Amino acid sequence: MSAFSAIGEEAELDRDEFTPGIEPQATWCPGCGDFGVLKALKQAAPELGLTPDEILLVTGIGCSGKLNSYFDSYGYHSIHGRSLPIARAAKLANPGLSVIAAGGDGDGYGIGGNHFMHTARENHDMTYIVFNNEIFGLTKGQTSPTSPKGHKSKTQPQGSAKDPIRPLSLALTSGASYIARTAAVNPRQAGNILAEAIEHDGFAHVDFLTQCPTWNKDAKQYVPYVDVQDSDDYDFDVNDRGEAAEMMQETEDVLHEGTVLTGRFYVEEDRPSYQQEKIDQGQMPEEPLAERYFDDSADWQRTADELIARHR
Ligand SMILES: Cc1ncc(C[n+]2csc(CCOP(=O)(O)OP(=O)(O)O)c2C)c(N)n1
Ligand code: SF4
Ligand SMILES: [Mg+2]
Repeated sequence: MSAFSAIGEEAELDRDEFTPGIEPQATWCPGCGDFGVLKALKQAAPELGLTPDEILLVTGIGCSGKLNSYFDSYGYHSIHGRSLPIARAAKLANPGLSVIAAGGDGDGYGIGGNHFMHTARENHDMTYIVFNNEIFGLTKGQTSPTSPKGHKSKTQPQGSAKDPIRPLSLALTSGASYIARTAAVNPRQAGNILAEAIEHDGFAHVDFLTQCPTWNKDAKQYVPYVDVQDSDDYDFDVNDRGEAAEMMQETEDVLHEGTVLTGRFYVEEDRPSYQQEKIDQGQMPEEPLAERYFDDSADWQRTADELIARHR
């Protein structure tokens, strides 16, 4: 179903075209891993048969936040660390949309960490792509929550004294129902993982390793990665929480020692999303709120002017 059809308009759009009509010149640096995310998303969306009007892409602030300038869909370039609450509200109002939130490691694991934890816990039905370049890129290379211990930057010239956050383990303990890691150096795997994440019913977290050749020249994202599903060295059940936790622990231990493990780490199929729980409890109508908003006969229908007046 087209998202437009929920409010009474049909749009005829080219299924394979996710490049904006007037393509802006990408301002990412040459060799930036962010291009890999864009490429993977442009592979995943048409593969799923989605059209631009069926997707909402909400971004945070950072180099990563520029993603929706280069991907044609509904877009909301929001505030640093605040993409998730906006994405949640949009999904609750219009469940017909495929909602994707995206932002950097500073955005999602630092300032927005609390939103990350609780959106995962509540299992909101969306995909969350975290561009993990292990630094603050846009603001010129400061230490981020994923920078390895000892990493030298302008803010930590003697080297960071902090252990990095463990994004996969954090997502698991918080309650995400799909957790994967991929890398910009492997756009094919990344495209497949994004397609799965978008299809997943519930909160899908993708930690996307994106190299920043400008400010993080020693990042390990350049080294050859291993796909844990393809390798004979790793044997674990992605549907088993305990086995997934152990696999994540190992993955996060070896990341800065030169072994980059990628793939699917946890998949929980049968857990209802937050919205489904609310519908089942009779606390939320099945009819999309967005549709009711544009329905002249709905009791509570308000005009945009009334809404703005209420918030003045
Ligand atoms: C509330 C707020 N605090 C701080 C900033 C400044 N700021 C902009 S981007 C950024 C960090 C970006 O790092 P990251 O989220 O990792 O994204 P990247 O640029 O690496 O993709 C910061 C601190 C801001 N824009 N808003
Ligand atoms: S500063 Fe780094 S993250 Fe930002 S566009 Fe350049 S290479 Fe990419
Ligand atoms: Mg970053």
